[in-house]
Amino acid sequence: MRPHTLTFGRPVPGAVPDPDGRWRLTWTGTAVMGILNVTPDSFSDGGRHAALDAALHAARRMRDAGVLILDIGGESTRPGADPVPAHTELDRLLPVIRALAGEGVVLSVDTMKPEVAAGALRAGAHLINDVTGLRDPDMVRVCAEAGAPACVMHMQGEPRTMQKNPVYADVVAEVHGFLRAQAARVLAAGVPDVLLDPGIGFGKTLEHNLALLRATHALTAGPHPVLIAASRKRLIDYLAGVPDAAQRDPGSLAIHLHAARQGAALVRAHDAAGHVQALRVQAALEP
Ligand code: HH2
Repeated sequence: MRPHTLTFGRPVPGAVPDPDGRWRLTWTGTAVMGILNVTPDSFSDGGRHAALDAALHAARRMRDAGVLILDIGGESTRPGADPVPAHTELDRLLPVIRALAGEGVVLSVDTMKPEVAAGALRAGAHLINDVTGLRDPDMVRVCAEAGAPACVMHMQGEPRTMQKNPVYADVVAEVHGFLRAQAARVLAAGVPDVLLDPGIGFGKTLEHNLALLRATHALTAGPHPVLIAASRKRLIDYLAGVPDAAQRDPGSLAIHLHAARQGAALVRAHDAAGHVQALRVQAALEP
C-alpha cells in the first residue's frame, strides 16, 4: 500500500513538524474524508441549537469511526443549486469549526468563496476544498497566506448549469491536464500542497464520469495525492436505478473501493464509518 503525504504551513492534528517549518500529515492506503453538511433550513429559525448539536454529534461519530479529514460544507454545489451569500455560509460554518477545532481531527472547508475560506481558516479549519479548482486568485492568496493546502477540483461550467450539455474532445486528457496545470500554478503561488480531484458529476455525462474513474490510476501515478468523491451522486442512479440519493451508499462504496485499488489517497463519503470499515478489509486482502 502506498504512503501519502499532505503538507501544511502550520500545525495540524496528526501531522509531524519538519525542519523546514512545515507540518506533514502522512498515511498509508486510502483514507476517508467524511462529509459534514451544515446547510439546514433550521439554521434560520428556532432550530439553530439543535442543528449545531446534530452536526457536532455527526462529526464526532465520523472522527471516532476513523476518518482522516472532515469536510464541512455550508453551501450545496449540487446541479441546479442556488448560491448562498458569504455571510450565510460563514454563519453556518463558524460555530461548527470553532467547536471542532482542537478535537483532534483535520478540518476541511468546502467553499468556493475566498472570504469564507479566510474566515474558516481563522476559526481553526486546516484545508480548503474548492470545487472551482482555485481559479480565483484571491482563493490562492488566502490559502497561501494561511499555510493551508487545497483540494483542486475540475468542473466544467458552474453548478447551476454544468449538467446542461458537457462536451469534451478527450475528457481524461482535458481533466488531468487542467489538474496538473492548476497544481503547478497554485504551488508556485505559495500554497503548501494540493489534493487533486477529477470532479465526478461536475459538468460530466455518465460516460465522462466512467472514463475518469477508469483512468484514476493515470492521475495517482503523478506526484500529488488524489481525492475521489462519488458519494451518493447521480451516476449511481444511472448505473443501478437508485433515484433516492440516501439509498446510494452501496454504489458509492463500490466506486470508492475501485478508486482505492487505483491508488486514490482519499475518498469523500457520507457513510464515513461504512467506508472506513470496507477500506480496512480491502487493504487487508491485498497481497
Ligand atoms: N462534490 C460535492 C461537494 N464537494 N468536493 C470535492 N472535492 N469533490 C466533489 O466531487 C465534491 C465536493 C457535491 O456537493 P453536494 O451536491 O452539495 O453534496 P455533498 O456535499 O452532500 O456531497
